[in-house]
Amino acid sequence: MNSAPRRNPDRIPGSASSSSDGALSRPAGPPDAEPHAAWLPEAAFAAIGRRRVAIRGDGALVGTVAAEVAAATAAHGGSFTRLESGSGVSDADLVLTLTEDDDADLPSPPPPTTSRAGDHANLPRGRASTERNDVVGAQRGGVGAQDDVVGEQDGGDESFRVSREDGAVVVEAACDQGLLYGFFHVARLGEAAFDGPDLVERHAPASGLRMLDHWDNVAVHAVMGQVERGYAGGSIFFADGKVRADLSRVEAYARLLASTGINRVAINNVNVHAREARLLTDDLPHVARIAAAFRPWGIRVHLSVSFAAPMTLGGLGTSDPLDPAVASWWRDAADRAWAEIPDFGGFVVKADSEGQPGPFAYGRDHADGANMLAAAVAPHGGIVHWRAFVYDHRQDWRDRSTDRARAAHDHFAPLDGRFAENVIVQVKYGPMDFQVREPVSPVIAAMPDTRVALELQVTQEYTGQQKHAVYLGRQWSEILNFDFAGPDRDDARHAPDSDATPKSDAAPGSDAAPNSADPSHALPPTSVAGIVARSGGIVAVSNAGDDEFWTGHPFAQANLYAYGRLTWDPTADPDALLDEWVALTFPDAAADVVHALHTILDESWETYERYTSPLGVGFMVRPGHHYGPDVDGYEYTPWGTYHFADRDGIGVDRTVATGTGYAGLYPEPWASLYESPATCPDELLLFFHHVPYTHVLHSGKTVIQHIYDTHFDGVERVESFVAAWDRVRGSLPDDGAADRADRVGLADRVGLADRVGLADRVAERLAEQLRSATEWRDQVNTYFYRKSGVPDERGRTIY
Ligand code: GCV
Repeated sequence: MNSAPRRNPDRIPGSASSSSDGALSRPAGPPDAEPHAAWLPEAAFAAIGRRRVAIRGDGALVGTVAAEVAAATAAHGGSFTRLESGSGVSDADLVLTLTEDDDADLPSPPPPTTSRAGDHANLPRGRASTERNDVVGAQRGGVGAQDDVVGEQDGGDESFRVSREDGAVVVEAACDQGLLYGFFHVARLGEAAFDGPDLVERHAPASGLRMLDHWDNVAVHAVMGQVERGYAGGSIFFADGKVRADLSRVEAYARLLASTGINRVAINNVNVHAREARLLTDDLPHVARIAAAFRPWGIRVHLSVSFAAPMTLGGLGTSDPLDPAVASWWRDAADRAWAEIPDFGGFVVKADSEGQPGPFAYGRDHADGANMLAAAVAPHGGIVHWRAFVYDHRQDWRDRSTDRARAAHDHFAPLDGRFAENVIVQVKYGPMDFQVREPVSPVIAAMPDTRVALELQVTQEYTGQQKHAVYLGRQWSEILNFDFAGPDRDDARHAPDSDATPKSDAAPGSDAAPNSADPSHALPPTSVAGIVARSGGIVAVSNAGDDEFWTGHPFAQANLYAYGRLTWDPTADPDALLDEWVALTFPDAAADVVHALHTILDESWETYERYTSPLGVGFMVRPGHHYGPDVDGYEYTPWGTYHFADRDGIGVDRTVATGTGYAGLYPEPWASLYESPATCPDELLLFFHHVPYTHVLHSGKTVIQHIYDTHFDGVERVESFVAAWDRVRGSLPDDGAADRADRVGLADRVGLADRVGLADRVAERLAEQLRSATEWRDQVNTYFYRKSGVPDERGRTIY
């Protein structure tokens, strides 16, 4: 069904690297085998490929678009013309053009307005995004800072405009990066791009910073493996203790990411071990090769660095951020990085967190540390992503006064206004650690004078480790659209005349007005997306590896896809994004297959929550690897992740009145809503309150009955997933596994039996999901039955 990506024709088979995912059949296959096409099979380009396409303009990324169009038209029978600058464009079904001064034959571009994210009305026309003109630090973001433009760091306008007249489509962009995004926009729409009434739309990303962080190690770590919290085989960047010689897999990855809108990637783990620290020094020429693989796709590379590098790499006696020799070492390091990689992005730093070195050792704070690095990268237009994931991981579990949920706020909120302009404080979405359900971190709203990025986790550390089918688009959409101004503000978001809705860019009477589609217009400045889009952008931990299907579970591709699309437009409907992914990835699928995909994925996040940890309780997982149930696994540990269940009740009292005071860190009305069990949303009740098992929820059920019901129901839902897949798996068209092995001459070497097709891979994972969900159900129900002594009112089996 999926043909292979056309950019990797002749690759050299290499040796297998180790995998951190041991339980199921090795996900990766031979690492250099041609991977699954994911959401960009050749068929996804059929609508473009069978038409007459013209491209006009110069710039590296126009070359990328031209290569895509050439391949599509060659495969599907259309024609492709590369036009000289200034030439007419009338005879094509699809014109992809950089804006030129004499474009009389094209609809005029949108009028200049106040700048917004991704909007660069004053840029010269027809500009290539390779002409970097960084203005990092020119503006500061924050709540309500609507004129701030993170995207200006790229020096390029990423927006594009689509017009359709009598079925002929023109995509026009001021910069080549915008043209690339416009091309993928048309590919995504397929025939629909050419059908329907005439229109003019303008598209721009909500944020200029749309990033993925990899937690890849160069050397295989004794405990964490090649990819920390990676469930998709080895690293696509590193193997055998060095940067891979063959980076064609990185090119294919870059293409996938660019098609969703991602524009930055950090390539190594934020836990920077000794070998990985040297990426910043000895390995720079190889990092430059990785950057070169990403560059044609408009993606800039960043490195995670160790705060102790001046000592470990530089031989200094200190890493004190206020020591001039330390600052000088970092300046030199930055100079070398940018000399090697002119469009290098900057540093990602995990400092004073889970054992990583940081400024605390010298009595300095996070602003001291971050600002020193910021000064080193500023001359190059670089950014420092400084993570706010800071807490005491050596807590005494007997100490009820310390609350890990407070930690990031306690450390960072007092520093608001002290960070340099090119520091982005990167905040995990919740106050704990990527649980299936947490409240949104109050830190995001607490630093109006700091650039703040949201950090999500695409890799499924706590959400089934890519053995469980869990589509996270709905979770991320909920987080992004959480409004610190209160729950009622959500409805106001789309009201045309609401205060929360910035005015349209399109001037009255302009041709852009009727169909304008610029997502930055719809973001209330008090929503998570509104804050970070205008400030520090959106970052997530990637779920991709050298697995044949990229993501271990083939359906986890949907998460990578939806994440990218949501960074571009946080208001996008996550269910519609799932539809997009299904349509692109399974273009020939029969209706019953599509139905099965939706049966499994539509409410898979909620299903996972049901059979694992309802009502906001987290961390009932096996310590260390975090897979499978262990209700008390973290209860008596130093990690600060407790549920405090006893014979009478469960939950953490985080109220101001009687608890840790965490609820009071939110602006009103949330502080009051969370403070009282009467108004706290059911799904977060046990995060904020310790209540008796007999406490009655808004749903009318007691807490204990809710625990029983959700766990039984969760497993039944997984049973229905298995049944749905069993019904259709035989009718799935060939997914090309055998072909892919054949094409690279691997069929004989590895044996086709090692190449599991997509239908089988999914079936295998669903079987494990059912086994695991059953274990969750029985352990959690039994634990709470034994603690509480309250029987299930429906008399089902509990042990
Ligand atoms: C990279 C959690 C994970 C760690 C991860 C850490 C972080 O604690 O379990 O593996 O370390 O988050 O985000 O830094």
